[in-house]
Amino acid sequence: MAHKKRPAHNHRSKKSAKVPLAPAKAPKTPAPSEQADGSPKPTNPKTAAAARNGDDSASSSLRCYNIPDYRLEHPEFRIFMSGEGSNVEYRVEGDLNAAAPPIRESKYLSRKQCLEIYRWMLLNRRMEVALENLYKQGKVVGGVYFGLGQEGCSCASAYALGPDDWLGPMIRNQGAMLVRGFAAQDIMRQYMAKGDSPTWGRDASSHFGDWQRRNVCAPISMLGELIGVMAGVCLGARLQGKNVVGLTYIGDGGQSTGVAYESLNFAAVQKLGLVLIVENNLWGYSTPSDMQFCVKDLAERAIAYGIPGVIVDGTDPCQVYDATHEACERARRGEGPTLIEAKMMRMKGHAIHDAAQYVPAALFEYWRARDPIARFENYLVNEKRWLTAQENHKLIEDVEAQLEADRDAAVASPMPDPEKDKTHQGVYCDPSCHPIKPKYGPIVAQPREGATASKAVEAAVHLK
Ligand SMILES: Cc1ncc(C[n+]2csc(CCOP(=O)(O)OP(=O)(O)O)c2C)c(N)n1
Ligand SMILES: [Mg+2]
Repeated sequence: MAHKKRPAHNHRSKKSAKVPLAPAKAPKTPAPSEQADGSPKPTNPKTAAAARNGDDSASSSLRCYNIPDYRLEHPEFRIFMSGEGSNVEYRVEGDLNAAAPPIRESKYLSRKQCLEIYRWMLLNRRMEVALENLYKQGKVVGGVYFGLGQEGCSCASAYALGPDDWLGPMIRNQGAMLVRGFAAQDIMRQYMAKGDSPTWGRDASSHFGDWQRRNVCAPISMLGELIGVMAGVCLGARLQGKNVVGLTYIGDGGQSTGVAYESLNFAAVQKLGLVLIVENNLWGYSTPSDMQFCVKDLAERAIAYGIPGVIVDGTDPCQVYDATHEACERARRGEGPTLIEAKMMRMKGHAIHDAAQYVPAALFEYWRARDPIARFENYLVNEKRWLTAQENHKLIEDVEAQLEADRDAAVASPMPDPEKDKTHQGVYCDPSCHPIKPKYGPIVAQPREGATASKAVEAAVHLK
């Protein structure tokens, strides 16, 4: 397969780690590159240049758009397929020797908040190690999906949500589930299909949520579908007079689905508070990003929806938090969705059964040097000095002790008893199941001007 080499693009930043995120004070004064609603503002360089030269004949319709890119490095490599028949392999070409970038200073996070996010990231990683061990012991029923290398993105983004906001996690967002209030033991019980797991043993994977207390929609396996559900959550809240955030995620592979486009477009048109994080981890199962789409950055797709698009380093929790926080603020102001592309790397196979032998070893090495936890730890202990080595040691020990207790409790939980447990109940929802009532208040939406009440017979008439 022929691959076009992407244009050399040497943006490696020489700025210090303290560069603030732009736009600085967004709410009142839009940045020069934005329109009042935050969406990218088209500029016409030809017309502008012509105006400067006193030439008004230029009437080109060429437009340019800005996509803020908050990264402190711009990795330059491509993955391509080489060989033939049974000798096909992926190879990587580019600069893989660059030193890892520093963590970017957050505009919003305090010391306490940074330490909390760091703790969630540690818990996220250690819980997944525990799950891997439980799988190897034959205690996990089914597979396990890992977010190794993506903990900063998962935890820092969910950390930006407020109590009334909603989360729609996907398989690699177990860290977001922890931040949203699920205990590690609940997640472990779920994977072991225990009778007291969040789904009472009916599902042995990540398909669980909590719409009553934690405002979490369960992941949907059909990639892209959750975006529409989360847009619906935002619309439902709006009908009840409240603008909430619906934060959800999609992979570099899943974002290609038709429903992802339809859902985000709907949210854009309706100005719903959707915050979509495209987790570009370079792989969709065994297909590299370079063989999935032709745009340089997936954030560029925001232009086609007429919404703001932002690029962040997904291994930097401060960048992820700041971009998500700004997108959430915009959503709560009723200004519509934001697309955030978080660039990082899936550091394991698709799931536990996949050894990822198709991934070039050099790529793993490159991203291992960009490990989000090791870099954030260094930032907190050595750069900011917000944590002494001793305090850090104690924090890690606490997380391990908590996980051990959680794992023991989950292992000790009984398997479901079909006679006594709820395993077989509530599969189908009927009127006796649970009341469905508005969460935020009575419906306040008014019919649109000029709209007439629909007639019950109308559909039948159309079908004739
Ligand atoms: C519509 C649809 N197509 C295919 C699949 C099968 N499938 C599940 S995960 C996956 C890879 C997804 O890759 P990506 O979106 O990049 O997410 P990642 O696994 O890298 O987090 C595929 C192909 C699916 N679940 N839904
Ligand atoms: Mg992917």
